[in-house]
This record gives sequence, C-alpha cells and structure tokens, in this order.
Amino acid sequence: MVVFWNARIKGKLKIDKEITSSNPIAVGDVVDASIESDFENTLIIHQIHKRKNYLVRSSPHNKNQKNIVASNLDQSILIATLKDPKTSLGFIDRFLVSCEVYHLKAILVFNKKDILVEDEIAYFHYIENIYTQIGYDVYFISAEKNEGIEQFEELLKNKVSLLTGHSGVGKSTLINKIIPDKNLVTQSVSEWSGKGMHTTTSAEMFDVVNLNGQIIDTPGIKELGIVDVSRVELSGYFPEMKSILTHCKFNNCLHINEPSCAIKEAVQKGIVSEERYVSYIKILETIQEKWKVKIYFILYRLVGITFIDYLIIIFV
Ligand SMILES: Nc1nc2c(ncn2[C@@H]2O[C@H](COP(=O)(O)OP(=O)(O)OP(=O)(O)O)[C@@H](O)[C@H]2O)c(=O)[nH]1
Ligand SMILES: [Mg+2]
Ligand SMILES: [Zn+2]
Repeated sequence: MVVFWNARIKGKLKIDKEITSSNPIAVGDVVDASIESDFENTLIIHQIHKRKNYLVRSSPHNKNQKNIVASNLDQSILIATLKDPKTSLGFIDRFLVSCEVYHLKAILVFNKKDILVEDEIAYFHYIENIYTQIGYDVYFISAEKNEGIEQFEELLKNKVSLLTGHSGVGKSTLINKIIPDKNLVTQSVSEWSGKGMHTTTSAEMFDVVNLNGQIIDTPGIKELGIVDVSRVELSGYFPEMKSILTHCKFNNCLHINEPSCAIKEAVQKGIVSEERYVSYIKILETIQEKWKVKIYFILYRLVGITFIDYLIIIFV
C-alpha cells in the first residue's frame, strides 16, 4: 500500500546554490526527511541529495528566473501532435537542445495518429526521417485508439521518464492508458483556439509498477526558453552540426554569414536539414549574451541608463 506524506522544507537547503532556481525542490529529488507528526503524516526535509541531472527552464513569468522541472531522470519524452494542437518544429528543436544541454536522452512521441489524414501522415514520415537520421528515436501513436502503446511501454521499462509537451497533446491520457487506475483528469482541446486547457497544473511522479519504471506528468508548456547556452556553444547541441563545425574557418563561427562556414555548406548539400538550420537561427536570435546583460546592469547602476537606450547603443 502506498502512503502519502506531506513534507515541508526546514530552513535553507544548500544544493541549489549553483542553479538559483525559484523552486528549491523538484519532482524526482531524493531527500532525507524525519517524521514531524505520525498522526498527521507530515515530514520535515533536511537534505536534498546531489542530483544526477535535472532539467531547467526559464520561468514563464520571468525569463531570468529558472525553474527546475524535474531531477534524476533517465529520459525526457516529448509528446507532440501535428494538429489539435500543433507542435512546431521550432518547439521540438528547443526541446532537443535542452535535453542535449542537460545530457538527457530525448525521445519524440507523436500522438493522435488517428486524427491525421493521408497528407499529414506523409508529413509525419518526412519529419520522422529528419530526426531519426540524426539519432533520435521517434514514435507514432494514438493514446485514444491504443495504437503503439506497447512500444511506448517498452520505453518506460526500468526508467524514470519525464513527459512534456504542449497542453492538450495527451500526456495525461497516455498515463491513464498505462496506469489504468490512475484516472488523471484530461480535457478536450478548445474548439475555438485549437489549444489545450492546461488541465494538469503541477508535475507529479507515478510508479509504473509492472514496468519497474516511474513516469512524470507535467503541465503543458507554451514556450521553451533555452537557458545556460551561449550563442557560440549553441550549434554544439545540434548533433548533426557538432561533428562538422570544427571545419568552419573561424572557431567562433555562428554559421550565419561568415566566410567558409562548413555548416552552411552542409545545409546547401542537404547534409544538415534546412528545417533544423532554421530552428538553429531562430534559437540563436533569442539567446542574449550574458556579458551584454551584465554591462547593462553596471550602466544602469552607474548612470541610470534605461534598457531602451542600452539597446540603441549596442545595436546602432
Ligand atoms: N483523437 C485523439 N485524441 C486524444 C488522443 N490522446 C489524447 N486525446 C485527447 O486530447 C485531449 C487532451 O488530452 P490530455 O491528456 O488532457 O492532454 P495533456 O497533454 O495532459 O494536457 P495538459 O494537462 O493541459 O498539459 C483529451 O480530450 C483527450 O481525450 C489521441 O490519441 N487521439
Ligand atoms: Mg495533463
Ligand atoms: Zn560556421
């Protein structure tokens, strides 16, 4: 029988010093705790064990604030859908980059196969090819119609897996299929906006007893901010670019318009897919160089410069 205890943290816990996240404790953490009240089933957490790994995202409310999504994971699974709602390639690539940054195995699962028409299925196979060629595992399932569930279950054996993706892609539905007595709340996608209703509101871990695994359901996410990556490092997190980029003429090449750029040549030859290159450029545009942010704060303190003035100075 599983017994649930409510736990609270005592004082300040040290482990999070280098991450400085808004949440001191995350799903998947291993902790030392002592009983506070046997009667009320409450615990006090004294210590968080060192995390094997963790996944960090920028907070939706404040881009400079980080949130630990979960820790001690074996793999991170993106549940994507080509429609109702649509998951863009840009979003998929941001997910893959985050996993590379945190050394997490990434898996792509496309759900709602049952609602796709012929053209859309052909498009799925086109993008499946892009990702399998660069070494990612791709699955095509229907949680609703029980298609591909057995293969999906194979993935979970003896592993701690995180499920992530937009709201409404079917994360909770899928968990309900695998653990039928769970009865997680699910909700249909809004007919008006084609988007999910943000039904799951916090991350939660479940035991998949028959597979000796654990699965973490998470709330749907709109955007995926990339953290802890500088502009020059970014291409190193695209596996198909990583091996080529040492052939660029400049070792700090950003592969935009520099001469003798091996990545751009690879795109022209079709070795690197155009879709992935476009995602690379889009992500690159969103990465602020940390030193630029620091200089802004120094100027703000010294002369009270506004952020707009600062932007004008660095871009003009
Ligand atoms: N047609 C079809 N509908 C599905 C499938 N999987 C899930 N759905 C439906 O999609 C809707 C959203 O599913 P949820 O499981 O609530 O989605 P979620 O990813 O958990 O969403 P959030 O908790 O908001 O992040 C529900 O109405 C499900 O019945 C599928 O394979 N095919
Ligand atoms: Mg859900
Ligand atoms: Zn280059």
